[in-house]
Amino acid sequence: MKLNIVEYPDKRLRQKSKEVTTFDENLHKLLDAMYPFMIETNGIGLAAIQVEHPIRALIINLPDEEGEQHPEDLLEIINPVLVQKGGETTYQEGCLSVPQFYEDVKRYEQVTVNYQDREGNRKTLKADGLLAIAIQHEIDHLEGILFIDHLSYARRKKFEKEYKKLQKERKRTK
Ligand code: Y12
Ligand code: CO
Repeated sequence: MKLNIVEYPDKRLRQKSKEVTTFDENLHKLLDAMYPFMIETNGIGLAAIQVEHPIRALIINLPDEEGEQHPEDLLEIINPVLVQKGGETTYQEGCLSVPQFYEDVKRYEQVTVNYQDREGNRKTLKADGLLAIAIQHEIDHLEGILFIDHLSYARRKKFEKEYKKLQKERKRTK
């Protein structure tokens, strides 16, 4: 399955993703294609809406201490619901749909998420650190929210200016 990244300011990123109700081969094929796509593009998290499939599915594969990503650590999270959240942390986030831009975002430090796996089995995951941040970033995508939406008014203005410039430059060098 060929996947294409949807990049800001594409309005498709603003759709609310639909609940997954059928845990069939189509879902498995999409998840199977998302993993190599994310690894090849140096990602650690990817929501289906970012690759033109607005369904409530996301994957996360955090690197180990050596910076290596292992397929056995892959998390496939379908229909997630945050059921507990607490604390506060700030991390410099990036997103495959907002290339070449990183900015500090404030998030909950610990979260508990209920979700389903690719077979539809119900699971609960308690997370903190980078995993908690990644879960919140990816769940935001399912609601049509991007990390840049969390910036202050002034920082967002600066981003829009810088991003337009970068886009022009990318078009010119393509
Ligand atoms: C902490 C913060 C954010 C997340 C969400 C997942 N974010 C990513 O996976 C970001 C990936 C990313 C990869 C890039 O590299 C390439 O595109 C080759 C990148 O670089 C450029 O755009 C040039 C930017 C972001 C989880 C946890
Ligand atoms: Co993202």
